[in-house]
Amino acid sequence: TRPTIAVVGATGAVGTVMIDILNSRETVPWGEIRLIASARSAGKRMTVRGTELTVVELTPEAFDGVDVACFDVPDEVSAEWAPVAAARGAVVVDNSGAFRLDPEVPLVVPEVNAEQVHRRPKGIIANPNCTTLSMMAALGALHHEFGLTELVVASYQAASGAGQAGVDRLHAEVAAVAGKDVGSRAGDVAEALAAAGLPAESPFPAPLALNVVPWAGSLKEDGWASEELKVRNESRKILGIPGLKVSATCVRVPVVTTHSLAVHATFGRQVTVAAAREVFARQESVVLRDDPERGVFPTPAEVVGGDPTYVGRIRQALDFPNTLDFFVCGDNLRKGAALNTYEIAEKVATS
Ligand code: 11C
Repeated sequence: TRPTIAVVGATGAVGTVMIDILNSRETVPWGEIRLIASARSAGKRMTVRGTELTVVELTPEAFDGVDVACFDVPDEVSAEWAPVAAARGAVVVDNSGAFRLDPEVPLVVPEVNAEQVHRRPKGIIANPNCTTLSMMAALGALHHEFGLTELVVASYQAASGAGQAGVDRLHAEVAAVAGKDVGSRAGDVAEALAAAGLPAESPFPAPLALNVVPWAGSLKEDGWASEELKVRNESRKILGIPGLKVSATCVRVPVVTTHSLAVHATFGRQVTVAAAREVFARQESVVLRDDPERGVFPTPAEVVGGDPTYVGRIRQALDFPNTLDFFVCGDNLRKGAALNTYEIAEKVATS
């Protein structure tokens, strides 16, 4: 019999993309597809691969007979329920931050460390943070060839990384400033938002419309944002380089979906732009958009909704040996979240 997959958090922002992915695959290895969500969403009907399914409530019994359970829920929900699902016999693929740094939980990007799906003593496999993931297919391929030693990145993160509330806020802010002569003096944008009746409370600590906000996540020690530490810790674990030197600055930009990163990566072996291009050309999930003479480079608006990681602006750093600078874009809800989770689930089911 074919395995059963459950999507936990099926009605949320990432869960909905997971269902899109299930619907758009030509073939899937699954027999039953089960949709699970909180009591609030239970009973809702959703069509998956031509069949109307009823969302069932998150209870221990909901996992009976489930082979692979993909969790697209907040950290605290995963922390409580992933072990329950695992105890009932399901392999959990968890998209939250609850287990990513647990040494007994592999943190998997199939292009980089697919073999680790089998090393899962807790029955849980973690899916990385969307900012880390958006560059990992590209970076992993380069690391494999040239041996990464240092990584400096700045992110340009989309509002949907902060969930539906982030998207709603950005849309409301854009509507509030549209067609008005704002943004040319201090306080201008904030005044326009207040004048339009937007609440001061926002998922972002400053106006996002006509602005950039150098902050993502919560405050950690010494002024670091949680998102910046996730990039550091998760990159080290995925690439298997515990001492990798990493420095990240995470910035929110007024883009709805698709995270971008400016990457400055130093390698142990000699690297050239031509050699990097060859490596990227061999990596199926990386698409090169790199012809600046013709204005060709990746932008979030161009690549949103797609599965690959898009790479461009590849340059040899002028003053740093064995170092490349490049720009990557990846849909934070697809490869950054639902797609990578789904790819892990398929790997578990088919290997
Ligand atoms: C953001 N990357 O863009 C975050 C959201 O660890 O899964 C995802 C947080 C996480 O705000």
